[in-house]
Amino acid sequence: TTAAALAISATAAFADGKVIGFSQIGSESGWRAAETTLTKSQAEERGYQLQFSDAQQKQENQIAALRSFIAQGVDAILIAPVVATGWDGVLQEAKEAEIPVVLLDRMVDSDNGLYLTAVGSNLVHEGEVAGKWLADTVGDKDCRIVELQGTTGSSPAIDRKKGFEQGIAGHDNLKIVQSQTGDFTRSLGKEVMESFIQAENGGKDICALYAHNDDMAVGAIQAIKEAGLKPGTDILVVSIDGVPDIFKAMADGEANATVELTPNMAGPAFDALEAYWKDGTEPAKFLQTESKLFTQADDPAGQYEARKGLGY
Ligand code: GZL
Ligand code: ZN
Repeated sequence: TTAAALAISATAAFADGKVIGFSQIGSESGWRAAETTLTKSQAEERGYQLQFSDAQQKQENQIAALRSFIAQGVDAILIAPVVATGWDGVLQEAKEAEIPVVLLDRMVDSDNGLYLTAVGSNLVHEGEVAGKWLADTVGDKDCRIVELQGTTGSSPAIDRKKGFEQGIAGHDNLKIVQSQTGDFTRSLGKEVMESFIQAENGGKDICALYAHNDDMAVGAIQAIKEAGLKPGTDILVVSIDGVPDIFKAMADGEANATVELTPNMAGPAFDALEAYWKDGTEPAKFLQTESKLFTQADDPAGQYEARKGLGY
């Protein structure tokens, strides 16, 4: 009894019982699921108590979650903000409550004094890498491109579009002829690709698909096959995230390139919080994670094996 009580209090003492609120967008993609898995396992390892909230893609649910974390007096808040605008009020409330906020994988338009730091990739650069890969791959051939955008108003959708256009700039033979949101999901990615195929002569006029994430690309690959076309050859497929299933598609010759986004955003976030709690160290406002291009030449089958089971 006493020993057990001592053990429990020792554990609590070790983690000094930090409570962290995590407002997650939802589970719209395999990547998002992996981020959630990794955040929970790292919180466990570091002895935090994680209050997890799934917003089902709704900003109002995230704002409500943050207000409840503030009322609980948590020691820190993690949030992956579904869209870039509308956060000033609730971030101001967290600041007044002296609760540090860390952004994960998406950015906000608010003044960066309203959060401790933001952990994420260079979203513009990812789009640029995808565009440059396509430009290099098609050479001087005319190439009509269709684009599946991420969630409307989210920083990845805005920045990945901008970056891709920078990547193909100066190559007038490459043209984006259709562009619409697939909301980062497989199902909507498939549905919107079906409409692109219809609008583009049964898909025969489409040279390439650029999808802002792999999940929409995987859905679109299904639509391309159902239209009797070969994804990866009739229609080139380039996307972003590096989830296992895009490597599986690549190994089957049905996808061509992906720009990897690490799902481990929590590691740098927790490190920054620990330094801040220890002695008030203020981190840089943006902690950038690495983006790496993978193509069919990069052992996709091996990449698939290495990633499956990591919570995607
Ligand atoms: C990008 C992240 C995006 C992923 C998608 O940093 O916010 O959200 O690329 C996810 O898979 O839906
Ligand atoms: Zn760049």
